[in-house]
Amino acid sequence: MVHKKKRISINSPSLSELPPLSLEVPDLINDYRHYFTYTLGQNKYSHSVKYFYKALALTVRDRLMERWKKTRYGYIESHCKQGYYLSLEFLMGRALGNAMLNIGVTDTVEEAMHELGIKLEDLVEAEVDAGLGNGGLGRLAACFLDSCATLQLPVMGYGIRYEYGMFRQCIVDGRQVEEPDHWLRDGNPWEQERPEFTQRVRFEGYSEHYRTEGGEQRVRWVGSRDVLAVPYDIPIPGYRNGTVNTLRLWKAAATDAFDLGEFNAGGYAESVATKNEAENISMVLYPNDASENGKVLRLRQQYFLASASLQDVVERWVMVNKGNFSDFAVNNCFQLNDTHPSCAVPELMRILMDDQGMEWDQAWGITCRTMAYTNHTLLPEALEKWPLPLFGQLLPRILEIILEINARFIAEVSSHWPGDTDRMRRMSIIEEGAVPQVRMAYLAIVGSFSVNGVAALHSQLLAQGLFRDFHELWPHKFNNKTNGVTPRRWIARCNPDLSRLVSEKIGDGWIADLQQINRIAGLADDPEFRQRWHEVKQSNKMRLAALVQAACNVAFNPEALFDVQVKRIHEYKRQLLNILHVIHLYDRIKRGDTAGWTDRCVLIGGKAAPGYAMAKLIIKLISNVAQVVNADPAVGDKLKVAFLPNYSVTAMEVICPGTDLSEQLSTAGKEASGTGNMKFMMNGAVTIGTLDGANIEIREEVGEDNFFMFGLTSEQVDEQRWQYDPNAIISHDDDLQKVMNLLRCGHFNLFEGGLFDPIINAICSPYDPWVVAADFRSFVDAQQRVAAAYQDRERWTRMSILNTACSGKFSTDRTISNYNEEIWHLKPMPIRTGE
Ligand code: 26W
Repeated sequence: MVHKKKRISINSPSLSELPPLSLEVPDLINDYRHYFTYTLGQNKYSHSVKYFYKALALTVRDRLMERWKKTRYGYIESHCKQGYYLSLEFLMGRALGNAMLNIGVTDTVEEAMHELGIKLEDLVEAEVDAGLGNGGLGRLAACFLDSCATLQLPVMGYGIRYEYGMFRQCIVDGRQVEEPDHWLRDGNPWEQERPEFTQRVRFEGYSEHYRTEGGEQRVRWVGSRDVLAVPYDIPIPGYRNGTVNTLRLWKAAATDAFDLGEFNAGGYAESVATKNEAENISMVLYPNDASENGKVLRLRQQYFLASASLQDVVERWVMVNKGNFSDFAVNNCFQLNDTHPSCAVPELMRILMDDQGMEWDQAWGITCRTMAYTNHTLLPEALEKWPLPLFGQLLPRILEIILEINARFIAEVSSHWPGDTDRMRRMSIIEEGAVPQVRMAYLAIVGSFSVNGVAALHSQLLAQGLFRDFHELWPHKFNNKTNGVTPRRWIARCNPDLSRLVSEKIGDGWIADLQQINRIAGLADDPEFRQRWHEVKQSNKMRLAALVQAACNVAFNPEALFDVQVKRIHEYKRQLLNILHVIHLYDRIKRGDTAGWTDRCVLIGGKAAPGYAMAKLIIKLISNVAQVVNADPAVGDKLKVAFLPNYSVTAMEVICPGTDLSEQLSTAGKEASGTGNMKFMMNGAVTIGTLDGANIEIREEVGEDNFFMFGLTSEQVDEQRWQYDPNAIISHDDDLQKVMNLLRCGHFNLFEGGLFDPIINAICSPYDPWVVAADFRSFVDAQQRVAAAYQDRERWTRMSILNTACSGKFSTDRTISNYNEEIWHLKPMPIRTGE
């Protein structure tokens, strides 16, 4: 398993320096045939599209290899500073179309496949998503990698190679049913196993203090149960620039010694069981967003990632720099994607002290000059904490280091605020209580030189609220980095018709410099351009309608307003407010209140955490309302409702180009940023949204006339909390009353009595944290303005064009440039191409 020892060296230039492979049609065809026939063993009787896909994936992958090698050696040989993005999640989606786009072979490959009688699109569609993430945080990591490669920044991603990604969601009788996502079943042509870089990660055992022969005090971690981390590398091509960066994903494997002891003692079955226990670590992605329930396996995953990745970086450093660490901190930077990998702080301390023999102060100087932490949530329940006893059992040496970090930190707090024991208790990394807890966010803040939020409002609220004490102590650490999305996948790849139209008018420079797309703003009043824009949108709506027909068996009419909300199902995101509006529209139709009506197709999609009962009930409510509305002949084309099962990256690639109205309804102050909102905007959808997260910045960019704002501000939400009286709101609002009556009388659950009582009670509770009732009126009024605007096609198309035109800020190229200029300070590394 570990091939570290035996080495031979290759001096043959013909092996180490190969010319780049041809991108011409005949060569693509030749290589494709080779893979199909010789590597995959297929012939003229083959029918499975999987093999056709795989042969093409291997053909395209070959074209990345030379560039990949050049990039890697370029970084090592130039001794440049490198960045590492540590994340438990990378929601990559499909790779083939993206790779072809970025190396610029889509058209030639299409031609080559055409000559073989194959439709390229069919092969692209055969790829399964790499769904190694829950939602926004995981997809952000994927977009970041694309932008780092495009900006030619030496950044490597580190994550876990989960055997099972995000569960597949089926809807049975209107309810969510989870199915395992065995995405690796047919192999993954994009990964390359690198057993020679395997690392060993320790768990359990205890620490032993000892003296070296030279008399120095040292600690070693002994009696541990070890797990191997085997890396699998995935190429990350930049956009037409020769750079190919690396995403390194770790798979857990048992050590030989791990099961041998038991095996020798005669326990064959037990030995295999132990092996499973080791391999369980990378078995499955935890499907919870926003709350964690203290599972040991999750902490194992977190430490496994942090430890394997840091050992990997340090091993490379020691090899290249012969063990000299004086430049380590100026040449390395670790960005922590939320607190999930924050064990990296004590783990780097451990490696530097226990493995490299450094003193505390020197190790700490390095650690807190190389770590940077990004926060992604304001919900207090989403802040990770681990019971101290559990932590100490699993990671005794790491806890020991955390306690020392905390002791020194508390001394600093005490000297800054002498006698303020309240503050010391508040800020301690260890929360007191019946069972003390390790507060991972505080650990990350104390160990990092930079702490950032992901949108302006979010960063401001962090400094004033959740992390207030820390902001007072270290204001210089805090900063904002507004999120973005990559325009390669989220316009160029997913919306080819729009891309062609835009490029025809302003050239294709916008793909690598999205600010340029603002030049189409000047065409917003050009009738010919508007007409063509409208036609593109209509054709994308037909594509989306076909998806809805196939997945939900609901007929969406492309002439209607396509009103879409897709994201994780969570109370704070308020899918509930959306469905209350749908019920209100239904009620109006039934009452005959339809003067000047705008036909509407409402699409809602997203996964609920398997243990989140309320979120699952909201899915059931949406399904039931859809059933009643769609089956009512009196409603007809005026209103259609569908719940789209199994929302994913690939689904979004069809959804956002075909959307007219983007629903961003979170309770103000709760959504850190949102990134779906940006994908919709780029593709010419108009937003209806609260003043929350990045919505605020979207509205600023596009102008208030081109954005439908509604709802309380985050300050108003906080202020009225104490006098919140939803029942009074309901009784003073006829429309809301009618909606609540329909719910209460069981109109949507005729044969499922009482089913939606928890939802009714939540809306009516004065303690409803999401204040759904408070924003109902303002939401319905804003929707009325939307409906009116949509009737004026010229006006709507103009708004749509301006949304795309003003989306330049929301490219991750801008986000990553900000990270680089203000946190990482990496030098772009051009790669020599084409000799
Ligand atoms: C179970 C551990 C856990 C805890 C929190 C897993 C996942 C989370 C997050 C809340 C995940 C997440 O996706 N957060 C989102 O991050 C996006 C990228 O910054 C933001 O745009 C979203 O507003 C935020 O909800």
